[in-house]
Amino acid sequence: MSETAEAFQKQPASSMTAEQLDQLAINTIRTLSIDAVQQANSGHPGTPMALAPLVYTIWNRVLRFDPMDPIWPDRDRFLLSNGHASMLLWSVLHLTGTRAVNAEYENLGQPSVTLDDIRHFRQLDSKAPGHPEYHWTSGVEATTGPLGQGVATSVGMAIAEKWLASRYNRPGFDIFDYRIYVTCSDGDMMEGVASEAASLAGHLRLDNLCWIYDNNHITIEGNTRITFSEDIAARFQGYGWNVLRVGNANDAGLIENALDIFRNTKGRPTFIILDSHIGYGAPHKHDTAEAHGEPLGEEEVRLAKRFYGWPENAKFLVPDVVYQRFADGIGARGAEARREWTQLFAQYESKYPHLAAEIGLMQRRELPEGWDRNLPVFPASRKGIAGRDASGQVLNVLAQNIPWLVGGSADLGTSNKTTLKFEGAGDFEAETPGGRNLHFGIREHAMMATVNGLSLSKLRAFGATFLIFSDYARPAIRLAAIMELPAIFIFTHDAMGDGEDGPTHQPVEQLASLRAIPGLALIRPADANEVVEAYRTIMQFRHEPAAGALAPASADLGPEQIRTRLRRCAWRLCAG
Ligand SMILES: Cc1ncc(C[n+]2csc(CCOP(=O)(O)OP(=O)(O)O)c2C)c(N)n1
Ligand SMILES: [Mg+2]
Repeated sequence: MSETAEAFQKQPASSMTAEQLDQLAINTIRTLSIDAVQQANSGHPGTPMALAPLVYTIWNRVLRFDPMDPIWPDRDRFLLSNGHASMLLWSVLHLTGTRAVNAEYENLGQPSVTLDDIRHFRQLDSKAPGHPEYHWTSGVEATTGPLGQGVATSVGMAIAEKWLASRYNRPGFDIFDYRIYVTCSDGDMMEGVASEAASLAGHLRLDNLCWIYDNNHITIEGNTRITFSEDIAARFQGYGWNVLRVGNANDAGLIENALDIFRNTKGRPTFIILDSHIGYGAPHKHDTAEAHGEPLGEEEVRLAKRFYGWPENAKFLVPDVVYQRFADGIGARGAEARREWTQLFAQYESKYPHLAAEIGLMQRRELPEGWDRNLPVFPASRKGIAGRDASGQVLNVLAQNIPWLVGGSADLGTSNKTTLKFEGAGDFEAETPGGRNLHFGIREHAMMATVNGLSLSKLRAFGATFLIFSDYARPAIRLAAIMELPAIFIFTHDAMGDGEDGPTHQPVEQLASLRAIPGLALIRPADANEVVEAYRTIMQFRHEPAAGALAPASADLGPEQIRTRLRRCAWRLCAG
């Protein structure tokens, strides 16, 4: 290391103001991101350069998160829906010293992301992959990268927090009281799933949810004037969100004010429009599409570092005072918050042992004692009963045995037979956040992403629709498989003979396409008792999603109806 770099690394905090220390930390995130992308010779430098002040402010000033225990149940969640900017996350996970946890939820006592991982950004086995991957790197709350998925998943997380607070909090015991912060980009805002999810979040008045939109006017093909000209503030106001604007992404004070307003806003989610400059600091690349997904190039890297007042030739340099700044900020605040919570939970445990035990089981993805008692046994019958009828009966039993089993349908509850009807089941609405029936509306894609968000929050969650409409939800199902979440996807009307509705409603290729998703257990029970056993099996999954394809009873239709429907379907298949 050169003398300047070494002196820079060892500069004492005593010579600097608080603002200078903040700026140094922000520039550390920027330069780590730039160096990692340059070394990998691929990746996305521009957005981390622009959003470093935002991510620094959220993490070091606001987030209730203890790096020493990244799975503490009452932590705030941070999601990077613009997952291509993953270097933002790897930087803060490294700088905060966030610990690694294994699949059994044991703290391994070692760092989640090392500087060496960052040096091997985007390489096989590095804990700093191209996009954030839940289950691969501790501290990642959800896998993101397919634009729109992160924001949609966050709605499930916000619903989960409301539900958990409603079921478990008691006077003087706010056991669940956390917020969900999500960064997102133009691409997120253009994807349809974001609109479905935002509409649902506004309807449910999820005031624990904050999306921060990186309004940089740049996507891969250039300036968004060629693709995206809607009034996004009006759009989110229309959804019922609280819309704020921060006109300068470099002004950490303004960002902090906006986040304060979010935390004090009741009855609606918050959308912060943050005006930023992609590639900020790179003289030839800032505000250009090239800054999005290409390394800056050695010369531009040097110029950017000069602009930040950074040693031009130093690589992967972290000043000691920056680690200290994070330790004094999120480190101290997070440790204190978790310590208080742990004390509170100990008192809660002695006062409400049953509820505390439930929380413990849920956190480890275990099931309560007697979870499969009273499951129905169906008598042998030639006629049989429809898979969805059996499924409805089973779900209603399971949900009474497992208090944290929740779910619903995309407006087809009565057809999917997924409605929970037992006494006290109730509907999840803004005024009744303890309800077990979720009404997703006709939003299949956001529904399954929401189910993922609920599963990430340790609830057992299901979503349901017709098998034919699994196509509308497939990207979220695929992500559940990648994340290894025990989400449950219920698809009824698995019948070629469903010809009455015409070819648009006949599930011809959907089964094959779901079977092709690696890691998704697809079960197609042949009769009612197989439905029971299917549920008995999948409920025990801890790290694997399941989809059920449920057929009508064979005798639902007369032979004449079956003949005409199948003929029509066969014609469709042959004619392509
Ligand atoms: C569903 C989906 N489609 C396409 C892509 C490929 N992709 C990655 S980033 C991006 C757009 C980049 O623009 P923006 O979202 O505004 O991000 P920024 O460059 O401003 O950070 C695209 C099309 C993707 N990741 N996900
Ligand atoms: Mg953009």
